[in-house]
Amino acid sequence: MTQDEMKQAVGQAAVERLLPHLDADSIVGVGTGSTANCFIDALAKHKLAFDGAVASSEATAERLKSHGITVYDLNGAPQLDFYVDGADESNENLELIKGGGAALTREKIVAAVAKTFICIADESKLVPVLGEFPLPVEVIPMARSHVAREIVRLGGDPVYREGCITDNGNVILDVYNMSIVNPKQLEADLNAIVGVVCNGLFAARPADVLLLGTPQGVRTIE
Ligand code: ABF
Repeated sequence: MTQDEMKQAVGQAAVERLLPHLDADSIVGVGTGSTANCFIDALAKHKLAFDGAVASSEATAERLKSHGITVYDLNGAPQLDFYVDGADESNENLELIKGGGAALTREKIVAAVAKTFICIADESKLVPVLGEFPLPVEVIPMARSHVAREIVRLGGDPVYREGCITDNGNVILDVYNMSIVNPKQLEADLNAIVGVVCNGLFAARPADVLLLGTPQGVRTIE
């Protein structure tokens, strides 16, 4: 199985997991990235089984609309039973690094609202310790240098992501060389830096289920 086939398999598995719970009033939270796109394409085949979706990025909103799926503002969605999204890394506790696609803030907001967060990923994303993938931090532009200095004090090497403006009009610092043995603590420490909007650690609110694509099939961790 290629990596793309594993992404398609977990996208399809997520749809199958959702379907028995969907009805005409259901609104589904939908993430961003190539694995989430596989989910969107599989979900679109069942678009009459639910009401619509909340998107974690402008790109995802466009893809949903292109399939004829209604996209709601999160503030107008009374209840969100499921959020389905990819990740850049997951550990066995389903604590995640996300934000490689720069959509981390909206992803974290939708994940916070959803009752169940289903993460979908190919097996390359499962790691023993988070941090090999550089940790994205969304920052208010005028605070960029201040936040970078504070991150150095925490032991990381921040690198400004050139040419990247988030959907919220902010910039991204990618933090290298951190072996993240206590994700919850680091998530809180980064959030405490003035000028940080959000960081890509999903540890205070980890995923509830990880559907992992492997050459042998989809493995479920929950
Ligand atoms: C989003 O997309 C992210 O938070 C993560 O950065 C990325 C994963 O992308 P892909 O599925 O393309 O590997 O879910």
